[in-house]
Amino acid sequence: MTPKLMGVVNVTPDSFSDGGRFLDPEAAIAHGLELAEAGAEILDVGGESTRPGAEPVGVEEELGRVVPVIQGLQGSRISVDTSKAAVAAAALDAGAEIVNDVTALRGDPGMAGLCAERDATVVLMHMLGEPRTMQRDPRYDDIVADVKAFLAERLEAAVAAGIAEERVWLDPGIGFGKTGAHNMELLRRLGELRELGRPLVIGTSRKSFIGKVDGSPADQRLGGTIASSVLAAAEGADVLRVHDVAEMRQALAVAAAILG
Ligand code: PMM
Repeated sequence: MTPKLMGVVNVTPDSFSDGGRFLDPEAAIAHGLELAEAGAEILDVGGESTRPGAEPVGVEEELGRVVPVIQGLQGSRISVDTSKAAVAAAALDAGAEIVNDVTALRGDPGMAGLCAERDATVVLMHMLGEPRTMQRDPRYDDIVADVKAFLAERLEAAVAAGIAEERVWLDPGIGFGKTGAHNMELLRRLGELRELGRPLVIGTSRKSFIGKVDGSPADQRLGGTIASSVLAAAEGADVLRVHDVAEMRQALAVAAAILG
Protein backbone atom coordinates (compact mmCIF):
# COMPACT_ATOMS: atom_id res chain seq x y z
CA MET A 1 0.00 0.00 0.00
CA THR A 2 2.27 2.76 -1.25
CA PRO A 3 0.26 5.05 -3.50
CA LYS A 4 1.79 8.18 -4.95
CA LEU A 5 0.44 11.46 -3.63
CA MET A 6 -0.70 14.04 -6.16
CA GLY A 7 -0.82 17.43 -4.44
CA VAL A 8 -3.51 19.85 -5.60
CA VAL A 9 -2.37 23.30 -6.73
CA ASN A 10 -5.51 25.17 -7.77
CA VAL A 11 -4.81 28.52 -9.41
CA THR A 12 -8.48 29.49 -9.50
CA PRO A 13 -10.75 32.04 -7.86
CA ASP A 14 -13.52 29.50 -7.25
CA SER A 15 -12.43 25.89 -6.59
CA PHE A 16 -14.71 24.57 -3.94
CA SER A 17 -12.31 24.15 -1.05
CA ASP A 18 -9.37 26.45 -1.82
CA GLY A 19 -10.66 28.84 -4.50
CA GLY A 20 -8.92 32.22 -4.47
CA ARG A 21 -6.16 31.25 -2.06
CA PHE A 22 -3.48 30.70 -4.67
CA LEU A 23 -4.57 32.86 -7.62
CA ASP A 24 -1.35 34.85 -7.32
CA PRO A 25 1.39 32.80 -9.10
CA GLU A 26 3.93 33.39 -6.35
CA ALA A 27 1.51 32.06 -3.72
CA ALA A 28 0.66 29.05 -5.90
CA ILE A 29 4.35 28.25 -6.49
CA ALA A 30 5.15 28.54 -2.78
CA HIS A 31 2.21 26.25 -2.01
CA GLY A 32 3.36 23.72 -4.64
CA LEU A 33 6.89 23.66 -3.24
CA GLU A 34 5.47 23.10 0.24
CA LEU A 35 3.40 20.14 -1.02
CA ALA A 36 6.44 18.66 -2.79
CA GLU A 37 8.47 19.04 0.40
CA ALA A 38 5.67 17.31 2.34
CA GLY A 39 5.86 14.28 0.04
CA ALA A 40 3.80 14.97 -3.09
CA GLU A 41 5.41 13.03 -5.96
CA ILE A 42 3.18 14.84 -8.44
CA LEU A 43 1.81 18.38 -8.37
CA ASP A 44 -1.53 18.83 -10.16
CA VAL A 45 -1.75 22.41 -11.40
CA GLY A 46 -5.22 23.57 -12.47
CA GLY A 47 -6.54 26.91 -13.73
CA GLU A 48 -10.20 26.06 -14.24
CA SER A 49 -12.51 25.05 -11.43
CA THR A 50 -14.51 21.88 -12.00
CA ARG A 51 -16.60 22.22 -8.86
CA PRO A 52 -20.34 21.54 -9.36
CA GLY A 53 -21.96 24.52 -11.08
CA ALA A 54 -18.65 26.10 -12.18
CA GLU A 55 -18.63 28.18 -15.36
CA PRO A 56 -15.98 27.47 -18.02
CA VAL A 57 -12.87 29.69 -18.30
CA GLY A 58 -11.37 31.01 -21.59
CA VAL A 59 -8.11 29.58 -22.99
CA GLU A 60 -6.07 32.76 -22.47
CA GLU A 61 -7.23 33.16 -18.89
CA GLU A 62 -6.46 29.53 -18.05
CA LEU A 63 -3.05 29.65 -19.76
CA GLY A 64 -2.17 32.82 -17.90
CA ARG A 65 -2.93 31.08 -14.62
CA VAL A 66 -1.15 27.76 -15.06
CA VAL A 67 1.94 28.41 -17.20
CA PRO A 68 3.81 30.73 -14.79
CA VAL A 69 3.11 28.33 -11.93
CA ILE A 70 4.38 25.31 -13.86
CA GLN A 71 7.49 27.28 -14.84
CA GLY A 72 8.03 28.11 -11.18
CA LEU A 73 7.76 24.47 -10.14
CA GLN A 74 10.55 23.07 -12.34
CA GLY A 75 12.11 20.04 -10.73
CA SER A 76 8.76 18.62 -9.61
CA ARG A 77 6.73 16.10 -11.61
CA ILE A 78 3.82 18.20 -12.84
CA SER A 79 0.38 17.30 -14.13
CA VAL A 80 -1.87 19.92 -15.64
CA ASP A 81 -5.56 19.68 -14.78
CA THR A 82 -7.15 20.86 -18.03
CA SER A 83 -9.49 19.70 -20.77
CA LYS A 84 -8.20 22.22 -23.34
CA ALA A 85 -5.54 21.09 -25.86
CA ALA A 86 -4.02 24.60 -26.13
CA VAL A 87 -3.56 24.77 -22.36
CA ALA A 88 -2.15 21.24 -22.22
CA ALA A 89 0.30 22.04 -25.07
CA ALA A 90 1.60 25.16 -23.29
CA ALA A 91 1.81 23.26 -20.00
CA LEU A 92 3.82 20.45 -21.63
CA ASP A 93 6.11 23.08 -23.18
CA ALA A 94 6.55 24.61 -19.72
CA GLY A 95 7.63 21.26 -18.22
CA ALA A 96 4.46 19.34 -17.30
CA GLU A 97 4.50 15.62 -18.17
CA ILE A 98 1.00 14.48 -17.22
CA VAL A 99 -2.31 15.71 -18.64
CA ASN A 100 -5.17 15.29 -16.17
CA ASP A 101 -8.30 15.62 -18.29
CA VAL A 102 -11.57 15.40 -16.35
CA THR A 103 -13.45 15.00 -19.66
CA ALA A 104 -11.35 11.91 -20.58
CA LEU A 105 -10.40 13.42 -23.99
CA ARG A 106 -14.02 14.28 -24.88
CA GLY A 107 -13.79 18.02 -24.20
CA ASP A 108 -11.45 19.12 -26.98
CA PRO A 109 -11.03 17.27 -30.30
CA GLY A 110 -7.32 18.21 -30.33
CA MET A 111 -6.47 16.73 -26.94
CA ALA A 112 -5.98 13.03 -27.81
CA GLY A 113 -3.71 13.79 -30.78
CA LEU A 114 -1.64 16.23 -28.73
CA CYS A 115 -1.10 13.73 -25.90
CA ALA A 116 -0.17 11.02 -28.42
CA GLU A 117 2.28 13.25 -30.25
CA ARG A 118 3.91 14.48 -27.05
CA ASP A 119 3.92 11.02 -25.42
CA ALA A 120 2.32 12.50 -22.30
CA THR A 121 0.90 10.44 -19.47
CA VAL A 122 -2.87 10.99 -19.46
CA VAL A 123 -5.41 10.72 -16.65
CA LEU A 124 -8.84 9.77 -18.02
CA MET A 125 -11.62 10.54 -15.53
CA HIS A 126 -15.27 9.56 -15.47
CA MET A 127 -17.81 12.37 -15.30
CA LEU A 128 -21.53 12.23 -16.03
CA GLY A 129 -22.45 15.36 -18.00
CA GLU A 130 -20.42 18.53 -17.35
CA PRO A 131 -19.58 20.49 -14.19
CA ARG A 132 -22.34 23.07 -14.75
CA THR A 133 -25.08 20.43 -14.61
CA MET A 134 -23.53 17.16 -13.36
CA GLN A 135 -25.13 17.11 -9.92
CA ARG A 136 -28.72 17.33 -11.26
CA ASP A 137 -30.19 13.94 -10.39
CA PRO A 138 -27.40 11.62 -11.62
CA ARG A 139 -28.59 8.04 -12.32
CA TYR A 140 -26.85 4.77 -13.15
CA ASP A 141 -27.92 1.14 -13.67
CA ASP A 142 -24.93 -0.04 -11.63
CA ILE A 143 -22.51 2.75 -10.76
CA VAL A 144 -19.41 0.56 -10.73
CA ALA A 145 -20.24 -1.37 -13.90
CA ASP A 146 -21.22 1.86 -15.72
CA VAL A 147 -18.04 3.71 -14.69
CA LYS A 148 -15.91 0.68 -15.54
CA ALA A 149 -17.47 0.38 -19.02
CA PHE A 150 -16.94 4.12 -19.59
CA LEU A 151 -13.28 3.95 -18.56
CA ALA A 152 -12.70 0.86 -20.73
CA GLU A 153 -14.21 2.71 -23.70
CA ARG A 154 -12.12 5.86 -23.10
CA LEU A 155 -8.94 3.78 -22.70
CA GLU A 156 -9.70 2.15 -26.05
CA ALA A 157 -10.35 5.56 -27.65
CA ALA A 158 -7.05 6.88 -26.27
CA VAL A 159 -5.12 3.92 -27.66
CA ALA A 160 -6.91 4.26 -31.02
CA ALA A 161 -5.74 7.90 -31.10
CA GLY A 162 -2.13 6.77 -30.72
CA ILE A 163 -1.62 7.15 -26.95
CA ALA A 164 0.44 4.24 -25.58
CA GLU A 165 -1.64 2.13 -23.19
CA GLU A 166 1.18 2.30 -20.61
CA ARG A 167 0.72 6.07 -20.57
CA VAL A 168 -2.92 5.94 -19.41
CA TRP A 169 -4.14 6.25 -15.83
CA LEU A 170 -7.85 5.94 -14.95
CA ASP A 171 -10.03 7.74 -12.40
CA PRO A 172 -13.67 7.02 -11.46
CA GLY A 173 -14.24 10.74 -10.78
CA ILE A 174 -15.44 10.86 -7.19
CA GLY A 175 -18.07 13.63 -6.97
CA PHE A 176 -18.45 14.16 -10.72
CA GLY A 177 -22.13 13.49 -11.49
CA LYS A 178 -22.65 11.17 -8.52
CA THR A 179 -24.77 11.11 -5.40
CA GLY A 180 -23.25 10.44 -1.99
CA ALA A 181 -24.39 6.82 -2.27
CA HIS A 182 -22.78 6.46 -5.72
CA ASN A 183 -19.45 7.74 -4.36
CA MET A 184 -19.58 5.37 -1.39
CA GLU A 185 -20.31 2.39 -3.60
CA LEU A 186 -17.49 3.26 -6.02
CA LEU A 187 -15.04 3.52 -3.13
CA ARG A 188 -16.30 0.28 -1.55
CA ARG A 189 -16.00 -1.64 -4.82
CA LEU A 190 -12.87 0.06 -6.15
CA GLY A 191 -11.19 -3.32 -6.51
CA GLU A 192 -13.45 -4.06 -9.49
CA LEU A 193 -11.83 -1.20 -11.44
CA ARG A 194 -8.42 -2.84 -11.01
CA GLU A 195 -9.54 -5.32 -13.66
CA LEU A 196 -9.05 -2.51 -16.21
CA GLY A 197 -5.33 -3.12 -15.74
CA ARG A 198 -4.24 0.51 -15.51
CA PRO A 199 -3.15 2.66 -12.52
CA LEU A 200 -6.09 4.15 -10.63
CA VAL A 201 -6.20 7.79 -9.53
CA ILE A 202 -8.63 8.66 -6.72
CA GLY A 203 -9.63 12.14 -5.61
CA THR A 204 -11.80 12.31 -2.51
CA SER A 205 -10.10 15.31 -0.93
CA ARG A 206 -12.56 17.64 0.87
CA LYS A 207 -15.42 16.56 -1.39
CA SER A 208 -19.08 17.00 -0.53
CA PHE A 209 -19.80 13.27 -0.08
CA ILE A 210 -17.82 13.64 3.17
CA GLY A 211 -20.02 16.53 4.25
CA LYS A 212 -23.06 14.37 3.49
CA VAL A 213 -21.91 11.95 6.18
CA ASP A 214 -21.40 14.46 9.00
CA GLY A 215 -22.50 17.89 7.78
CA SER A 216 -18.93 19.25 7.71
CA PRO A 217 -18.05 22.23 5.48
CA ALA A 218 -15.29 21.89 2.81
CA ASP A 219 -12.52 23.27 5.02
CA GLN A 220 -13.22 20.72 7.78
CA ARG A 221 -13.11 17.45 5.86
CA LEU A 222 -9.55 16.29 6.53
CA GLY A 223 -10.64 13.30 8.63
CA GLY A 224 -13.04 12.14 5.93
CA THR A 225 -10.41 12.72 3.26
CA ILE A 226 -7.93 10.56 5.15
CA ALA A 227 -10.43 7.77 5.92
CA SER A 228 -11.63 7.54 2.32
CA SER A 229 -8.11 7.80 0.85
CA VAL A 230 -6.60 5.15 3.14
CA LEU A 231 -9.45 2.77 2.31
CA ALA A 232 -8.99 3.54 -1.40
CA ALA A 233 -5.28 2.78 -1.07
CA ALA A 234 -6.11 -0.52 0.66
CA GLU A 235 -8.39 -1.34 -2.30
CA GLY A 236 -5.50 -0.69 -4.70
CA ALA A 237 -5.57 3.02 -5.61
CA ASP A 238 -2.20 3.97 -7.14
CA VAL A 239 -2.41 7.76 -6.97
CA LEU A 240 -4.28 9.83 -4.38
CA ARG A 241 -5.12 13.42 -5.38
CA VAL A 242 -5.18 15.43 -2.15
CA HIS A 243 -4.86 18.98 -0.81
CA ASP A 244 -3.34 17.96 2.56
CA VAL A 245 -0.20 16.06 1.62
CA ALA A 246 1.65 15.98 4.95
CA GLU A 247 -1.32 14.56 6.90
CA MET A 248 -2.11 12.08 4.15
CA ARG A 249 1.46 10.86 4.01
CA GLN A 250 1.49 10.23 7.75
CA ALA A 251 -1.83 8.36 7.61
CA LEU A 252 -0.56 6.13 4.79
CA ALA A 253 2.73 5.46 6.54
CA VAL A 254 0.92 4.33 9.70
CA ALA A 255 -1.58 2.22 7.76
CA ALA A 256 1.26 0.59 5.79
CA ALA A 257 3.28 -0.06 8.98
CA ILE A 258 0.30 -1.79 10.58
CA LEU A 259 -0.45 -3.90 7.54
CA GLY A 260 3.23 -4.79 7.25
N1 PMM B 1 -11.27 16.41 -8.70
C1 PMM B 1 -11.25 17.74 -8.90
C2 PMM B 1 -10.48 18.29 -9.94
N2 PMM B 1 -9.74 17.50 -10.74
N3 PMM B 1 -8.98 15.37 -11.35
C3 PMM B 1 -8.98 14.03 -11.18
N4 PMM B 1 -8.25 13.24 -11.98
N5 PMM B 1 -9.71 13.45 -10.17
C4 PMM B 1 -10.50 14.17 -9.34
O1 PMM B 1 -11.16 13.57 -8.46
C5 PMM B 1 -10.53 15.59 -9.50
C6 PMM B 1 -9.73 16.16 -10.54
C7 PMM B 1 -12.08 18.64 -8.04
O2 PMM B 1 -11.44 18.97 -6.85
P1 PMM B 1 -10.79 20.43 -6.53
O3 PMM B 1 -11.78 21.48 -6.97
O4 PMM B 1 -10.56 20.41 -5.08
O5 PMM B 1 -9.51 20.52 -7.33
